[in-house]
Amino acid sequence: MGGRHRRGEDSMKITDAQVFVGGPGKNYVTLKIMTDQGVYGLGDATLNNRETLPAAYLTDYLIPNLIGMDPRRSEDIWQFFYRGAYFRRGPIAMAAFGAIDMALWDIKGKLANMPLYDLFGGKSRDGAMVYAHATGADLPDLMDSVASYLEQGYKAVRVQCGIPGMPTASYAVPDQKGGKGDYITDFSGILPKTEIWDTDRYMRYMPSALGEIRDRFGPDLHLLHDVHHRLLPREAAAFARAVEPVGLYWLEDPTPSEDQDALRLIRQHSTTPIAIGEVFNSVYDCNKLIENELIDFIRLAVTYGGGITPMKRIVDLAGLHHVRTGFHGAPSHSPISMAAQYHLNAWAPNFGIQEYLVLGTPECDALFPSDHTLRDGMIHVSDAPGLGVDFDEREAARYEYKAGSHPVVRLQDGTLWNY
Ligand code: KDG
Ligand code: MG
Repeated sequence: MGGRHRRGEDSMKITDAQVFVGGPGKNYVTLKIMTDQGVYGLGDATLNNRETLPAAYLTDYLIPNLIGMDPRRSEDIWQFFYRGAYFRRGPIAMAAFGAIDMALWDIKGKLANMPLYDLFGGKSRDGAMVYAHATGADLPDLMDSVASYLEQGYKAVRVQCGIPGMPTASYAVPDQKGGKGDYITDFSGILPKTEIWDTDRYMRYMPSALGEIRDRFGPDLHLLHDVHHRLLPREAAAFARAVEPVGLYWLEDPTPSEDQDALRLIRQHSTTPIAIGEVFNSVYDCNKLIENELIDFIRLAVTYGGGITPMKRIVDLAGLHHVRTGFHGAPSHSPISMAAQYHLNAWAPNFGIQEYLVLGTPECDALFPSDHTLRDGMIHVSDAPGLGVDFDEREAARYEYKAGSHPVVRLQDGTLWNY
């Protein structure tokens, strides 16, 4: 090395790490890693409605191992935890590894005085298109919701509405017209409510409802729809073919996600673009889908996907096969993992779209200050060093964990179905 000083040979150590659970109307799981050089990094381990588990994994097993490690060695640290656990994969472990990995990349960016997108290879675009969630108890209610997002400048919306005759509200729709609020988590406790599902009614109604939305809003609006794993492969193939005239931007999670082969039948019968992966947590959940070009968008989140390190590999694999990104951004991810995704979106040559729920309440902005901005339906990533988001611990002290649950879904005869 010709006697030149190499920064990589300096010593640097992780001195402490803490986990906070809570937030305004959510149980965000926030990790803060401190170093002996005063630089700290932030990570998000939020796993919707199971938040205390990644928090315990971090506190009981991972943090004691982290102390004394060199935070710059994010690759080795990821491998240490992933291989060292012996029992691989799974959303709880991957969310905990993901939070550490994000925090280490945050530190890396701060040390380099560079925003993460520059460390990845620089910006490939000025802004990244997002999609909002439009929802309605019935179709007119949904149309109002779509119209309000268009007025705000969104270019893409996911549309979900109540199905006539369905005994209860279906996925992600309010019970009553104009209903708002958190339609995913019920904060009355950990015992779930039950929703009743009727595939035949859905299959008969939804394609024509999507057609009416297209007719009303015209060809330019990007329309997305989430089946939320509820169809069998043959039904999903028929549905994807039936909605072809609508020209969806994507049809999401048409079948239960663990069956990679199910997607083949859909592909054989339709050209509707398919997005899947929000419940995946490893490249091994989607490598067949990507390599066989059975999907168009990959939806892992940087949290349950195990962090930036493995996600960059998945994005690159996807890029080889014309699969674009559409990272999960449900109302569960904190602004920290969303920031990690904004940086990946800014860089990824095969970026598609980003799911986005308005996090920007005054309470959320106070807890996680940042200058990532949404303008005209596009996210403009912050150019602050690292992730470009901070965490106010005094604000965090205002919140505590609140138990919540997802509904469970049954058919009318009582058979348990897929939420
Ligand atoms: O916790 C469950 C949510 O993450 C999920 O229902 C959200 O399907 C979802 C989406 O597309 O955002
Ligand atoms: Mg979804």
